[in-house]
This record gives sequence, C-alpha cells and structure tokens, in this order.
Amino acid sequence: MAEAATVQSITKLAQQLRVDSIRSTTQAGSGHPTSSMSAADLMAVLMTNYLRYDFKKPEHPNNDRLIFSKGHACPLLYSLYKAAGAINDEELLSLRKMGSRLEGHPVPEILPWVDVATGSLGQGLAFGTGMALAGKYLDKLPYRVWVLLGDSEMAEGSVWEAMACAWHYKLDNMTAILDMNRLGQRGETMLGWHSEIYGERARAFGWHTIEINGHDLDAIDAAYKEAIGTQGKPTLIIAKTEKGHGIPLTANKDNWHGKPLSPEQAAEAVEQLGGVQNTVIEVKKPEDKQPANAGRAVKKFEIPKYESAIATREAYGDALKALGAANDNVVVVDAEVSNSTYADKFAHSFLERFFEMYIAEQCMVGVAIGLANRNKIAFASTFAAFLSRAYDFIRMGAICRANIRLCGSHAGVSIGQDGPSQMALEDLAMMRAIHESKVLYPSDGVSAAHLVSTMAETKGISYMRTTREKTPILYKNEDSFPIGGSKTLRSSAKDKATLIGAGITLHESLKAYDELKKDGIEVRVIDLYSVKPVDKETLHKAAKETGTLIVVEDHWPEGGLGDAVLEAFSCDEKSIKSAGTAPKVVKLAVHGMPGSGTPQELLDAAGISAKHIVAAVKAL
Ligand SMILES: Cc1ncc(C[n+]2csc(CCOP(=O)(O)OP(=O)(O)O)c2C)c(N)n1
Repeated sequence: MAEAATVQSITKLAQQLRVDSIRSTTQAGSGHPTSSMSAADLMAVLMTNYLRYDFKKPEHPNNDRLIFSKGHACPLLYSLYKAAGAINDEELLSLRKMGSRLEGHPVPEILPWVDVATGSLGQGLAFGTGMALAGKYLDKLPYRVWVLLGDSEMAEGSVWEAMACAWHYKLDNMTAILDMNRLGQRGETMLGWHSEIYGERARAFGWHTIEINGHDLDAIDAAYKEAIGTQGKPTLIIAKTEKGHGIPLTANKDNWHGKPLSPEQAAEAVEQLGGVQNTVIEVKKPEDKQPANAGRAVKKFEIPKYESAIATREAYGDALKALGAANDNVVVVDAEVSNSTYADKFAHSFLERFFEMYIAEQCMVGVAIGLANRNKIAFASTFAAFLSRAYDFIRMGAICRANIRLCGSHAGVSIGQDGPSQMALEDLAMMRAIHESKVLYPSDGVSAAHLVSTMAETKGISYMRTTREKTPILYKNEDSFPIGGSKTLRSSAKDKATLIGAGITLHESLKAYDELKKDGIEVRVIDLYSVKPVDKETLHKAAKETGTLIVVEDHWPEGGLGDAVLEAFSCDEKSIKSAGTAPKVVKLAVHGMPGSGTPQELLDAAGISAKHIVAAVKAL
C-alpha cells in the first residue's frame, strides 16, 4: 500500500469507526465498543482497498460477503455501513433501540447488507463456507467471502468443523480474519496472544496462515493481498490486536467486555480519537457478473410414484433426485450417512450439487444456511437424532430467515436393533419449537415424495421425519398433502374414539382399527402428517364427534405429536372467549429407555403398538 495519503486516510477511517462504535454504544447504554475497536484497523483496510460491494445493490450476486462471526462487534459493522454511505449518523445512533434496524446483533432481512444472523459464537465460518461453496462450485462467481472471527470463539468445535470443511473443498475464495485481542468476556482467552498456536492449528487443518500486527495498516494490506493470491486453500489471517485499542482507558484492559463508556468517558475518547467525522468512502463495486446457472431452463418436476411398500426415507431420496433433475438450484448436504438417509440417490445423479459434510452436523446446517443465502434450494439430511447436535445452528437459521429443508431419518424406537443412541425421540419437540417451522412426518412413500416437493417451495425452516422401516402405501399417487393438512383414513358415524398417528404409529393405529372392528368397535383414524402447523379443524371435528383422542407416537411424551394435538385445543389471549372445552386426550408415547430388539418388539415394549392401542380404546 504504502502511499502516505492512503495510510493517512485509512488511519482516519479507522478512527471514525472507533469513534462511531463508542458513540453508538454510549447512546444505547449497552453494547460492545471494545470488541469493535480491536478490529477497526482490519476493517478500515478491507473496506478501502479490498471489499467489492455495491451498497446500493445488496442483492448483487457478485458482491463480496462480509460476515461478522463475532456478531457482538456489530457497532463496528454499523459504523462501516455509515462510512459506506448506507446509513446516516442518526440511524447509527439508534443502535439497540426498539424498532431500530440496528439490533444488538446483526440480523438479515431488516438490514439488507447482513447475510446471516450472528451472535451465537462459532457459526460465521460455517455460514461463510456455504457461501464460498456456492461461489466457487455452483455460481462460479469471483466474489470473496470474508469472515471476522473473535479469538475466544475459536474454542468452539463448530469453528473447527468449518475449518476442516473449507480446506476439504479448497475454498481459496474465503479469508478468515482472526481478531486476536487476547481477551474474551470474563478475562483472557485459552490461548491469549499465542498466535503461533492458532497458526499451527490452522495449518494442521490445511489452511494458509499469515500472522500480523492487526494495527499495522501496511501489514494488514499485505496480508489481504497474500490471501487473495493464495490458491487451493483458504487463508486465516491471525491479527494480534488490542481489545479497546485507540484510547488509554480501554486498550488491552480487562473488564471492558460488553460495556459502553459513560457519556463523559465517551466525550474524552472521541476527542482523543480526533473527533466525530462523517467521511463517506467509495467502496469498490463488484464485476457485473451473474451466476453460471442463472436462467437455465428446468424440466417439469415429476413426483416419484409408488404402488408397493417403501421406506419414507427412500422416498425422500427418490424425490430429491426428481427435484434435482427439475431444478438446477437444488443442492443437498448430508453428514456421512447418505446411504442411510437415501440422499445418495441425489448424489449419484448430481454430484456437482451434492456436498459431503462428513460427521459434522453443525457445519452441515451452517453450510445449508450459507447456500440458502446464495439462493440455493438447500436440503440437509442426517439421522434425526444427530440433528440435535446442530440445534443452535437451526435456531440461528430461523433468525437468519433462512429457507432450509432438513430431513431426519431413523426416528424412534422402530429403528430396532441399533439401540437408543441412534433413535431420535426428541426431534419433533425440538423442531416444533423453532420459530415458524414446518414439521412433517409422512407415513408412506407417496406422501413423503409429495411433501419433499412442497418443502422445496416452502419458506423458512422445514423438517421432515422419515422412517427406517418399509411401510405400505396408503395413498394414491395423485393425492395432495398440503402443509397444515391431515388425512382421515377411517371414519364412521359410530366412532367411539379417534386414533391419531404419523409415521410408523399410523400403521399400528390401522392394525388396531382392524382388531377393534372385529369386536364391533368403530374408531376414527387420522394421519397427522403435518405436525406443525397442525390441522386444528379436523382435530376439533374428531373431538366433537368421537369424544376421545388417542395419540400414538414413536417419541418421548414431551413436545411431540401428542402435544401438537393438545396445542390445537389451547387458546391465546385473543381467543379466550371463543375457546371450547378440551377433549380427553390420551397420549401413548415412549416412556422407558428403549434398548435393542426388533422394531416390533420395541414398539410393543414402548406401549405404542397395535395391541396397546386396542387396550387403550377398550379401557375407555
Ligand atoms: C456460543 C456463545 N457462547 C457465549 C456467548 C457470550 N459471549 C458473547 S461475546 C463473548 C466473548 C467473545 O470473545 P471474543 O470471541 O474473543 O471476541 P471479542 O469480544 O474479545 O472481540 C462471549 C463469551 C455467545 N455470544 N455465544
């Protein structure tokens, strides 16, 4: 870089970023000024010389992506937006106020320049990995992904899952910048200023590393240049910085994490940093390139058809493959179990759009969110039990407003011999609790295939629970399965109760129906394939007409199908007056810890097989 004018103007910009981080947090009375101040020089050089971003067109497909994995440093991010002319000083000072776009941690959608929500530490690199995969292999665009990491968050395993993945896929279009300011929230980080240890670790993960003084503008500039020129692997810039750098009050001082300066301290600090400035700099625009596959014609989607028994997990794979043939934007990730989830059916046909994530479920969901951000129709699958490892990513996915489709196979005790470590018995509860999620649980191949195609068009986070065992076909290939619907499979005017099941327990309910009919007892049977949203109307009708609802589920009693049914009879403040009385709801669910056995033995032992359903009806 070197030209004095440039060094001078970047120094001024860095001071402006520090001043604005201090002013906005002092005005808010909370926030993270010192976490912002350490990275101000790093961001000032990036923005002046390297970032290619059209702030007037945040949707431009070839914009660089800038992710603050250390989302709490968003006062710095918002100060960058001011320096780019994207927001004004008044808005900057609305930080953390009710109704402001500038929330305490960055959130997309309300702020068009933010791609992903961060703030739960350790996630930004996985999101960036998804975006870099999209840029390098799918869209074939030259944009670069920049991820700002905190040093304390480097203790998160999810960071290292993403490090491994980014190396594996040779993501030389991604640069991570480690703001090694020595301090975390409560004191020194595990590695303090030992940049050599970060370096060794990152190199062991296959990354190119550069160690610099993060307040030396020339060194920062040279590091970015070297990172951009490095081929075949991602680069980690390990920048030694001071938390709270710039003023004696906070520089490298303990006990300043997450604390604003008082108005008096802030006034003095602003003066020390050269006063308030409102310089707007011209950020370089990206080349005007479009994604490689944009506008390519797609074939009509043909839903797989079934006549004989098939596992719903296999129908998931068939439908993914059919979707993949119809739409170039469909992309699939899986955590090393694609021959069990059947995502391999897609992989075998569209290898260039399938990314193996190995056994790294957090990274898998983070990558899916990154791919979705780059407008891909992203599906992610693994055993339902192991999605729980990625729950925080799924939760953050909702805050990202990400459109991702998750599939969990091998749900419940009906998987049989493998035992409880492989059985998801809490996935419905977990997925129902995600904001605005859609939770689907098909019972046969036809409904599974239809629901996969619906998920492709569904916004937000959708989840499908699939079954290991083959199950008989219940529906005609031309039937439809809207989200929020259900199917009433058996019904008469003489029904004494309603059996409600989904997946394997629907088939047990149908067997119970046959048994009860032999004894002259009529019951209704409902397939509750849409667990969330749930078909309230049909449940209310069944309750009115049959009195008792018996819900049978291959899940713990908490939070699953039974609770979804109960939810249909609860009310909120607005509907108190119109609420009716709740019916008797009997929950047959898994109570004791299951072991190994055949699927039928385990369903019997859990008390959710046909004979237990018959007994429950007769006990009424
Ligand atoms: C997963 C997670 N755990 C804990 C926190 C609470 N927290 C917020 S900031 C922080 C310290 C972060 O330190 P570092 O990554 O070094 O960033 P710095 O602020 O020092 O730049 C902690 C523990 C969090 N946000 N996310």
